[in-house]
Amino acid sequence: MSQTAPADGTVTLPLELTQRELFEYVFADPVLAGSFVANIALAGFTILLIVYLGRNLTDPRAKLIAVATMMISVVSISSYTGLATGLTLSVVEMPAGHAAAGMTTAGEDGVLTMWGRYLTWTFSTPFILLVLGLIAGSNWTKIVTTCSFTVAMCVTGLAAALTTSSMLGRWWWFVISSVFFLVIVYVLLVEWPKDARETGTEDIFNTLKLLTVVGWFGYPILWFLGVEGIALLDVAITSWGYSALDIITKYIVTLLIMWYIVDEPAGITAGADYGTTRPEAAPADD
Ligand code: RET
Repeated sequence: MSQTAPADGTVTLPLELTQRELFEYVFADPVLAGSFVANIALAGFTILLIVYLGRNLTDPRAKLIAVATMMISVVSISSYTGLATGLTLSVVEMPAGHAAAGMTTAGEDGVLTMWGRYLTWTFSTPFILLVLGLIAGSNWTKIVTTCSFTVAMCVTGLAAALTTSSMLGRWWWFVISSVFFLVIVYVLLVEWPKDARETGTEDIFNTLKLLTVVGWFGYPILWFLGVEGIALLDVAITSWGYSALDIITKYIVTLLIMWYIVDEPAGITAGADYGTTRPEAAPADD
C-alpha cells in the first residue's frame, strides 16, 4: 500500500473507530442498542427456562435435544454481547456503485456492519438443525448435510458483508450463500417431513418446519433490503429486523421444542443406553 502526502506537507491518516467509540455509537441510538439488549435478556431468560423445564428429563436422547436447544441461546447471548460491546462491529466502506457508498458513520467513511451476526450464526444454526433433525428422526447423513451447509452459508454470508473490492464480489458471495441455503430448505421441506411421519412426530415437526422455513427466508430478504444490500432500510431497522427474526427462529422455536419434549414422548426417546461410548456396559438407570 502506498500513501501520498498532499503537496503542502500535511499527512492524512485513515480514521479507524475504536471499540469504545463503536460501543458509544450503539448506545447513543436507543433503537439500535435495544435490538441487542432485548436479545441478551431473551437469551438469558430462555436458558433459565430450559433448565427449569428440562429438570426432570431422564432419557438421554431427550436430554441431548434439550442441551442442543440450550446451545442456541448460549450462542445468542454471546453473539449479542459481542455486538452490544462493539467487539464484533466495524465500519465498512462500500464499493463504488453500492447504494450506501460514500456514507459516513460516527465521522468515519463507511456503514456500520454487524459482522458478528454472520459469524455467530455459524455456531447457532447447526444446533437448530441438529434439534430439528433429531425431532424428525433423521439419519446422521441428513443432519450432517444440513449442519455443514449452514456453516458454509453463514461463512459465505459473512464474506458477502465484508467484501469491499467490488459490487460483483459482494453479490457473488450472496448467490453462493443462497444456493447453500436452498440445500437446507430442501431437507427441511422434503426429507425431514417424510422422516417425521415415520417417527410419529409430524405434528410438532410441521409447526417447527413452518416457523423455520418462513423465518430463515427473512434473513436473506433483510440482507438484500438492508444496508449491506440495496440499502433501502437503515442500520437500526435492519438490526431490529434480524433481532425480530431471531425471536421467531430461536426463542419461539425453543419454547415449542421444550414444551414438546418435557413429557418425553416415544418419538424422541431412545432408552437409557442411547449414544453410549461403552457398548459393553449395562444400561445405566439415570
Ligand atoms: C445471508 C446472506 C447471504 C444469503 C443468505 C443468508 C441467509 C442467512 C440465514 C440466516 C439464519 C440465521 C439464524 C440465526 C439464528 O441464530 C447470510 C443473510 C441465504 C438463513 C436462523
